[in-house]
Amino acid sequence: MAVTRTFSIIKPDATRRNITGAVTKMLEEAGLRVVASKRIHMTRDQAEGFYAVHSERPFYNDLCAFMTSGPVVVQVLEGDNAVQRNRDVMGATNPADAAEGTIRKAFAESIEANSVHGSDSDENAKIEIDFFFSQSEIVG
Ligand code: IDP
Ligand code: MG
Repeated sequence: MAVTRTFSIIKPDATRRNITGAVTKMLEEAGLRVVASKRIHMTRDQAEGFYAVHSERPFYNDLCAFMTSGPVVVQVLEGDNAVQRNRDVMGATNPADAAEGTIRKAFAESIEANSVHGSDSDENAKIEIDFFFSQSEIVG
């Protein structure tokens, strides 16, 4: 299987509880390698741009407010079939539906404050990586 990259965010509910290491450990144990990482406080413009695909959804405003409510850790992850591998370890969007052994089952507080973001396709992974990282910040 091909080694690919995906984009991850450890969300404000996780930075607030000081569990960025615990989340990253689960990513690493799932076979993903952190090849770029930085802690940032997203601006409203960044959050709105990043989640523009959801702009018509009823939760969009609340989501942008949540994502700017505290620091996040943005990461580039590398591994075999990275997008799907990351989605598998993240678990379902709603923690009530998330399988045992997933990050959201272990840590998510709610369907909104669900601890992690992960790209949903190779195409979006590239767009999302480029949104937050320059090539020189990614060291594989
Ligand atoms: P995903 O993060 O599992 O890919 P998406 O449908 O892409 O889920 O939604 C993006 C983010 O928007 C979710 O991770 C969650 O934080 C938030 N979200 C999704 N659905 C709802 C909802 O019904 N209510 C509140 N927030 C939601
Ligand atoms: Mg999504």
